[in-house]
Amino acid sequence: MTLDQLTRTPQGLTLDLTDDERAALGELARQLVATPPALLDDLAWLAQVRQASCRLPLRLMATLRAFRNDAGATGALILTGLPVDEDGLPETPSERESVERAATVPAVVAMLVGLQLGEVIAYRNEKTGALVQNVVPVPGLEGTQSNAGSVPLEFHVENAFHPQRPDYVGLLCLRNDHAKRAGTLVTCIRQALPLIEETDRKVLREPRFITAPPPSFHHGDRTMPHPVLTGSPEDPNICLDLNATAGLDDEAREVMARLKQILTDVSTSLVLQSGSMAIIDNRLVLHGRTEFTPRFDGRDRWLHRVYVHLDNRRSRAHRDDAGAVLN
Ligand SMILES: O=C(O)CCC(=O)C(=O)O
Ligand SMILES: [Fe+2]
Repeated sequence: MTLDQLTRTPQGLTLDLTDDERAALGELARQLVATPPALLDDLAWLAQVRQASCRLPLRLMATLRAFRNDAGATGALILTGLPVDEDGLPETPSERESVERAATVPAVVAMLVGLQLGEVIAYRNEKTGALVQNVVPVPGLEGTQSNAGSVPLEFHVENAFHPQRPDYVGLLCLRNDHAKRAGTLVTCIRQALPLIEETDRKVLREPRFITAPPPSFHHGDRTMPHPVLTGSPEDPNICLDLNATAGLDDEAREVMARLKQILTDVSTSLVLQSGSMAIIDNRLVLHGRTEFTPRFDGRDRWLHRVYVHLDNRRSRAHRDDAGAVLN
């Protein structure tokens, strides 16, 4: 199976699991849920999940492999038909800093996918370092620029301020909002680049921007001055958080405003429903979220989030005891 044989939609590469594939993946996840200690952050248990990820349905493994090789024009992969039993789910959590600790089928599915793509990691100063985090609306935080809010969330690269930001962000939908309309917004530098003037590209390649940690981080230093675009001039990486990055001079701020408009113009909304997972290349794509109306009735929107790194050695200095949690 080559990348060309994968299904491309305007939202990105997609793979819709067949009933047989869903059943096989569900069985694999249930076996791990039944394997003690069945704790998502236990490194010995995680090693078994990593091994089991080599038994994912073949088409899924081939899709992840192809996506890792090249994330395509939109930098996003959407998996649908994953084994999530929406009716059997508990109530959507509504507390701050909500995370998953005990293995459940959806949490294990997110882990299996992440561990086949690369290494699943987390950050000590964010959501208590849990490897599987809940993205849920929280009462009192509706208006915040965080994933606990429900107002439009500005485009950002995940943890843009961190020297070892994730290479990929995985978002598995357990439940969408009541109206089934809330969407993860994505915008890819590969689509924006042709619309950026050469003079603006030059400014974006210069260290004329600084980025602060997002509100989800309890500690963290803002960056040294950094460029927004790095790497290949014709296919660069992007590092930008529209809520946390500031231009250091008037020209840099003007260029950023023009870039924001272009990124908005080429953005698309991924409306994830239960059993769908978006995998976003965090080097190429900024993501955000549309607004929605939470009801706090136990049936609100609920995603599991996992972060993936490609190179464990690269982050070793940030990981105490060679664990999965970065400082
Ligand atoms: O709610 C979403 O769809 C995305 C929120 C977000 O930016 C995140 O969880 O990193
Ligand atoms: Fe995010």
